[in-house]
Amino acid sequence: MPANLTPEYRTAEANYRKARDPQERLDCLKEMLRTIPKHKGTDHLQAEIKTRIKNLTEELGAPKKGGRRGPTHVVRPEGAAQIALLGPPNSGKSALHAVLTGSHAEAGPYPFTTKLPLPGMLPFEDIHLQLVDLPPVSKQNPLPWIVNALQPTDACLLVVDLTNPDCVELVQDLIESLSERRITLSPDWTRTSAPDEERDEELDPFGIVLPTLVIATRADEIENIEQELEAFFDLLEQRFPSLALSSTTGEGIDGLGRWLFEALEIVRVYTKTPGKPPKHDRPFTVRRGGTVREVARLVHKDLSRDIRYARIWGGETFSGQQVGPDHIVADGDVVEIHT
Ligand SMILES: Nc1nc2c(ncn2[C@@H]2O[C@H](COP(=O)(O)OP(=O)(O)OP(=O)(O)O)[C@@H](O)[C@H]2O)c(=O)[nH]1
Ligand SMILES: [Mg+2]
Repeated sequence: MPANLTPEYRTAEANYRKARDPQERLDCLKEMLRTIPKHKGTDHLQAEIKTRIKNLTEELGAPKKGGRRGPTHVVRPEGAAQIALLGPPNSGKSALHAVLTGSHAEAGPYPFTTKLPLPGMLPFEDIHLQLVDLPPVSKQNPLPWIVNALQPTDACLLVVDLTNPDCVELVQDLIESLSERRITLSPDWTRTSAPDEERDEELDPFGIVLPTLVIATRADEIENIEQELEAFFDLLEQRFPSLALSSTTGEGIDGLGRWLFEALEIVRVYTKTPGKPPKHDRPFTVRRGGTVREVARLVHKDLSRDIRYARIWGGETFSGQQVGPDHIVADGDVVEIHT
């Protein structure tokens, strides 16, 4: 990380890292380029920002000549979190996507069936998690757009087929080809609570770290799948949390929604208007540590600025008390926002 980066630049960079919407990210990149101190020590970073601006601009697709848009690879995040399905060819990503989301993801008995990202929604209780089916990534199939596609993603399911004798090599190849593009699959799902400012300096602004759950498919065909998983991790010399399931029989499928909900530490908040009952049908969601102000922003952009206080109901502690915008919400809270 070059020295002498100004606070103004650091703010732009922090905003870029937080931005999930591709257009917003592009605006942040332009702000980074505008504010970066222009000297020899930042040449490399300047060049990198320019390349990212160029790629993302293309990705967001000003219509190409002849009015046709190229395929878009960036899936706008929806629902409580976006989770990418990664894995070697033919490991069962699309079959899993189809059974979890009811999508019509094409699954085939041959590799490279999937060519483009396909979003779908996995329902869990009263929320949805967005799952994005992806083509297989490998050194042979490097997918230049994968960096942009994974930028808004919160986590990944690494789908493996343990019946494939090349399984370990294929996963190693996948992990390496992602890491060449500074995408790291991490076994760690706990999010550090250190404030952004403290971490900024060490963080690669363009690095992506994805908490990863290994999914072993074909539990219908594999006896002792837990043992097979252990052997797999031994050979891989790296461990991840894991779940075994079958997309064909459905065994093990039910646990996945809760696993993700808990690991992602999703917090559901229900809003109400004064004098009316809470809207219990559709919660807003933040991650653990999220505040009343963040909920307000989800309700309406301006509301996060205009909010003065909220009344809150939840658990045994709150029954309509007044709290400030920085109050941290808990799963199941009801809030009434006042401006
Ligand atoms: N028996 C069994 N077969 C499965 C399971 N999951 C996937 N399959 C089969 O495995 C083959 C590959 O599945 P896909 O879902 O197309 O695999 P993919 O990872 O999306 O493949 P690519 O898109 O080519 O990377 C298909 O024939 C599926 O029917 C499972 O849990 N059990
Ligand atoms: Mg597929």
